Amino acid sequence: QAKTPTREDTEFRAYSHSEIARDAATIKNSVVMHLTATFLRTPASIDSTHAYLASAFSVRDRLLQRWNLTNEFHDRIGAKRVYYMSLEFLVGRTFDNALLALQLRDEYAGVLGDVGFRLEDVIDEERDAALGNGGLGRLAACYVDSLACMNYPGWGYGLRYRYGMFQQQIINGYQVEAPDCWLDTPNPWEFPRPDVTYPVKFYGRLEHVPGSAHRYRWVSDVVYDAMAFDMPVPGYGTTNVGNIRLWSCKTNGLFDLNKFNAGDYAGATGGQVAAQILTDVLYPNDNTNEGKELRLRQEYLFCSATLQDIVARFKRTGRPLSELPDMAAIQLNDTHPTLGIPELMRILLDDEGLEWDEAWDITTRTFAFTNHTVLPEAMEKWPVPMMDRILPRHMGIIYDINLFFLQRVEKQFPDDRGLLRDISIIEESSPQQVRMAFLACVGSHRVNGVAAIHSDIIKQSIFKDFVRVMGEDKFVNKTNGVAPRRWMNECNPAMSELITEVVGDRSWINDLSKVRALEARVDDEAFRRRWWAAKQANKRRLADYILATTGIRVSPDALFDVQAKRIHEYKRQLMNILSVIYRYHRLKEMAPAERARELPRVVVFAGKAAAGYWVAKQVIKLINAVAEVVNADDEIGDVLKVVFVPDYSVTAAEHIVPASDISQHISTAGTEASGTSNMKFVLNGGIILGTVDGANIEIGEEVGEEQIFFFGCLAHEVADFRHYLRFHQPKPDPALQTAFDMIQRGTFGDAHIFQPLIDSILRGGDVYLLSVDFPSYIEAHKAVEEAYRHRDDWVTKSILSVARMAKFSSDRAIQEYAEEIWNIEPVPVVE
Ligand code: OX2
Repeated sequence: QAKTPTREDTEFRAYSHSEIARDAATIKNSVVMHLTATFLRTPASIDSTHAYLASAFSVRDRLLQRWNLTNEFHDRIGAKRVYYMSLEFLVGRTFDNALLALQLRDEYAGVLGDVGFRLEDVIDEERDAALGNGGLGRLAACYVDSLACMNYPGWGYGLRYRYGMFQQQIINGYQVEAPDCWLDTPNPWEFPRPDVTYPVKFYGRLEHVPGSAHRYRWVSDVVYDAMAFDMPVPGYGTTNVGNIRLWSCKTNGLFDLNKFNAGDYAGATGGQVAAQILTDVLYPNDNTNEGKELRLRQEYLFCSATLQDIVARFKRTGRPLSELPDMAAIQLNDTHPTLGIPELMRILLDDEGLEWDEAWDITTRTFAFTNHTVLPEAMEKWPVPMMDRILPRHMGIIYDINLFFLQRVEKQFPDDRGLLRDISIIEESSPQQVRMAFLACVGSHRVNGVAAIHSDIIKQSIFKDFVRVMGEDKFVNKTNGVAPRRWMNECNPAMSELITEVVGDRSWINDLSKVRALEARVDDEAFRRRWWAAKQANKRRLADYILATTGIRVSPDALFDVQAKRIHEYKRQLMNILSVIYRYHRLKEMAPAERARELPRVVVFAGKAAAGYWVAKQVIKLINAVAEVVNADDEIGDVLKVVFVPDYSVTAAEHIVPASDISQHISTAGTEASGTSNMKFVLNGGIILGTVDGANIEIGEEVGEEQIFFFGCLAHEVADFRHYLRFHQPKPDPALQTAFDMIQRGTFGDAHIFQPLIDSILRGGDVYLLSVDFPSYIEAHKAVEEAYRHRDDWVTKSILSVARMAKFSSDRAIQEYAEEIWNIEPVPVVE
């Protein structure tokens, strides 16, 4: 029930109100205040680092004011919240995003200009928050952005890694990893919460509570403290401010003074080191699972702290636990947070004393699960002995969940031993393994894939048996989306201005359906020229960025052909570079006059390989080796340039994405669950060269087949090709053979370095079907070139594409999740 306002409440509101001062004098005051009082500088000793820090802290004050207002409001009205649990949040920078959201960009530009700084330079002082690998982590960041912008009550939960995604250096053509010490400078975008700390247990033994059926006491003296840090998430054009709550393992209190006094200095800090390592590093694996013990402990620390926090906050409402699913929806971003399911069971059974059936009902009504991949190497499985040792209580709960589930299956399908074995959460291997995707599926009321084709595939493959047992309705599709705030308005001001002009105002930024209005201008000559000019300006900006990061000079008049994503065999960067080699060969064979008539092209690669992924790292080496030879070839000049942009990141993407003419999304059909950069490139007026895979398919449906270049075999054909290639060596077509020959002749240096890549196609079964798709890939490149030569048609394609892309806003995706899975409603903050 609502309490009567006290004097403190009134004073709180007087401070925490949605109005924020916009006048230059107040802004300047707040910046100078932070400069002097937070950073001990004077206006005379200001540098651009401190210009950034002081301005960022003053923006943060304004955000926190609204953060308080938002959360106090949601508590007061008793709003149901969604909790998006993700081991990854690839946020990138926040300063510019916050300025735009609060509509304070011009004001800060003015104030900074007065003291001699350009806003763009100050923005460049910020380091990315790179707490994620790739698409999965960036999706989580886009989703919390949409929650905030659309006034949905919801938080993200994650881990505050001390070292985020590694920095990629290219040395002698090879990727070299360096630690990402992003917290070395003060981070204005986090708010430490020492008062929000929970103990998390590991190892130990169990004591059954007498007289109970399922209640245990878990006794262990290995207990770590997880402490919260809150990252405010600015909502564009709304008072609402979202939150990402990140846990960090606390080391205070673990210092052993007795050991220190006895001269055992290493022993004295040993406990601190053991604790801290849990939240030290982000595992740099994308779409792979390494099964490391530290990773399991990291996942549990995350899940335990999060579930304890959610239950504690719920209990403060005074409602009975049976109402938890009415107040909280928890979304599992892939299987990484699946331990949240047995952890909620543990809390409800052991701490709260509920009976199994009630606890299970609450749990399954609270959780929902998103699957992001069908790649077998990404499937999380934990050895039963490891799980039993580290989390004895959870292993017991998982056994019981499995037992009750299998009993139900057996009743439904008597005498089907095969089915019981296939569907069991425990895989009968040696040692036995816990299949996390199955646990997530059994413990959730909804399971979704991330694009239409992918949601179909999971129903026919990994969850086939579950569809039989649990019914088809449990399995739904939620096609991914991306945030128009960052991926249009922030990264592409030139195009955004044009859209604003056509729409009449900036409302499209929070309602992307309005970009449809562009269609009406597609024949307007003056508008088309400005559209082209905006793309050219973005290409010049990227050319500068390429020069600054690689020293390579490229012409903005060339076709910009981009593939920027994690380096992975299934994404087939190898096929791309082989086609570049073939192109180089053709150019070399031409007479100069003929070559001069060729369409100049800049082929841009960017992306990181997991540190332990040898093949992917060899692909990076090959790309750089080819770049070195081609770029130095005077005969070739601007007709072909090859660039590997190092250290791909959210910020690098903000430079690269707006500048593509075509971008490549060329995974073997059926392997890329969705892809999200495909959406970003098209939302910025680029055209896709891609396979019939993931969200490419739906993008094609929306923009129309004239606006996309498809090639390659279809998902349903893949199994047969793979089967054939297991037993037959492929016969490369002449183009592919030419590329192999050039490599083997040593054109790009030591041929033997690259032989394993060739062998993966010729002798390794060509699992990703490069030999199958190569001819149609080369044809598709020709079609692209032909189309780009007709500039008029190309501009039409570009405008129509953007106009028809509204579906791929993360706002649409979040609305579908909210209505169909979470059952939550938007509640704009009212003071
Ligand atoms: C990625 C998928 O590979 C990608 O296709 C998808 O767009 C993205 O998640 C967001 O849904 N790790 N990364 C992914 O899946 C996993 C597992």
